[in-house]
Amino acid sequence: MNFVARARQTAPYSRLPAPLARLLRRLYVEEVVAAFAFAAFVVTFSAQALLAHEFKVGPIEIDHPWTRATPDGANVAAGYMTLKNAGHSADHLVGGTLDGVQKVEIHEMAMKDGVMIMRPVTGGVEIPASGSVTLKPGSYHVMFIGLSQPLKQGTKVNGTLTFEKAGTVQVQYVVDALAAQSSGHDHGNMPATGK
Ligand SMILES: [Cu+2]
Repeated sequence: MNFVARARQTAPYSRLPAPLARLLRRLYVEEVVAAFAFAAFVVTFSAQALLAHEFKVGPIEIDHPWTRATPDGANVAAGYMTLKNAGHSADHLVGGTLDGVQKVEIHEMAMKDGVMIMRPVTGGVEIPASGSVTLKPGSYHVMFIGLSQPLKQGTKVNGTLTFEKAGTVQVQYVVDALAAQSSGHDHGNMPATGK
């Protein structure tokens, strides 16, 4: 008997009918894939749970306000978050502040003559009654204009948000990584290593 034949004979599923053996092998592969997927999910979920933070004012909940690290010399940045409204009437995000920033505006992205532009939202961003709205890249955002210093990854920046009905609330933005396409600027934030 040659080596291959012997190996076949001693393989785990070799005594089973061929189709059943094939099925068992496939199930085993799928189980391993599922286990890896589950592990990845657990890691991702825990990371998100650690990062999650929220603020409340009246019926409005502000979930995970975040912004991006800025390269040295940048004058503007944008803030993002999810706004939930547990109330029975709509409210509007109309303004805010951020430490070290001259001016905060509420912006939206829109197509104009085939070009994506951003502009202030007239009347603010609506948070529908018993609904939610997400400020995210390419959509609604809080615009920080006139940065006195760069926003550094891993830090938190204090500010406020003002709603038409619910009023003003203190929030804290988490500073996430700089966008990948401009990560070359990030080295400016490395601590100096002198003697
Ligand atoms: Cu903007």
